Amino acid sequence: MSNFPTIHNITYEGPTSKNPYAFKFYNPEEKIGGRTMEEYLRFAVAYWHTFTEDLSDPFGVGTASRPWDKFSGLDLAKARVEAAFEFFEKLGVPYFCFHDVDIAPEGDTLRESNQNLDTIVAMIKDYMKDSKTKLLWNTVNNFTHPRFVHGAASSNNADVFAYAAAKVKKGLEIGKELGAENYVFWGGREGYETLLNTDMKLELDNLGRFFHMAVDYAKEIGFDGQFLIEPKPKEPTSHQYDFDVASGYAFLQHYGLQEHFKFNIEANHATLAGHTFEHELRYARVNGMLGSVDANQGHPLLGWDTDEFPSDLYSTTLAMYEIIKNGGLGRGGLNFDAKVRRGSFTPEDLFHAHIVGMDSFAVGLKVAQQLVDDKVLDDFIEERYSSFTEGIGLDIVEGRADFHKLEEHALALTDINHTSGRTEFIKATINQYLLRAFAD
Ligand code: XLS
Ligand code: NI
Ligand code: NI
Repeated sequence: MSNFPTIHNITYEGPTSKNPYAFKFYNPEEKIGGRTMEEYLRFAVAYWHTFTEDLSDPFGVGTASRPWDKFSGLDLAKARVEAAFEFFEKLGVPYFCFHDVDIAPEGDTLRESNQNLDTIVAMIKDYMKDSKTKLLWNTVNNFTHPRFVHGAASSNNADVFAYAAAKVKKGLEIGKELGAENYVFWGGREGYETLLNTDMKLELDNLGRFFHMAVDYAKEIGFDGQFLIEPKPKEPTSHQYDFDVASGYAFLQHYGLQEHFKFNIEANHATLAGHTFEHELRYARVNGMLGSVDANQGHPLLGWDTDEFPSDLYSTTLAMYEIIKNGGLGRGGLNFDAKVRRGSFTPEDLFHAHIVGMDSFAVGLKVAQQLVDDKVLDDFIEERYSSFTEGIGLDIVEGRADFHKLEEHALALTDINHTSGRTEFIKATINQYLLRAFAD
């Protein structure tokens, strides 16, 4: 029995198509910069938002109406797997992602939870045999259950540290079993509510210890997925330790973990941290730490993680610019950590949501590739920094300058000549590229 009987396979029909269930810009076969769009974009469906989410918010109960709602317990979990693989196939999406609790219900004990996971993981593995959809990453939810009230790896309670470790251990085993390309750590409760009752030093040290144990265990079982930290500055805690890429990178270096991790960057988390999406991508990229992306967008007027599906072409263009400059995402991908709005409660809305997300990133890819090919930003930047390619500038970057030499240079200066940064002109040029990309 179909879960989405009204929907046929979504295919590319081009920018003028009037079919709501067709891609207008995402053409999986189309080559951009030597790779097909499908290879470049590596889209993933987030299991939690698409199959588990009921669209409740802090002020209201769930509104989602799903064909699998009539089941409960393990039957519900199985019905979701069935629906998920039908959805993946109809959307033609190459990857998916999940937390442990998204796919299987927690039991009364850890042992029982693990048994439930075993049942569903075996079922998923079976479905994956006949599907082209692979696992981009999995993770464990160490934040929802009340046992994590004071944190998980950064909890004040050593029993909870152990429980969290046991869940990650199982998560790594599942990742290996299903061939996950990455494993994600998002520290939802790894932070604090107030400093007044917090031993920050012990919590950070314990987090470092926890990650080292995870690295060791992955090695022990031969799980070779890329480890990813997903920064988020706050929510649900008032301060989260993996605040943004810069602080996460400092943490990894301090604890000697930088070789083992990269970052999974979420657009809405970037803006929560007071950064742009492209800032976080750039910071990770220039440090060789860009691993994967949680593709969503925040609401400009709301200050929390609204997890909207991406539709802002300007943002997807600047994001894809960073990703192209990174040489792609390697083993990472673009995971739609995004949910339909509470008013978009029908199963069909799940398709509309992914279509707008995929089309928006396809536009971003195409426009960004043209910006790269034409060296639009590179030329500006090269010229802007040209003072470092000769004279005193070259001495600075090549390590031939010290304060004596620089003072001597400064004393001899009569004028300092500046050129315009031309921000507005660059923005106008990007608009031209955006509007031209699909004109022919
Ligand atoms: C929550 C996070 C979460 C991670 C996975 O804000 O984005 O969904 O992606 O735990
Ligand atoms: Ni996320
Ligand atoms: Ni998020």
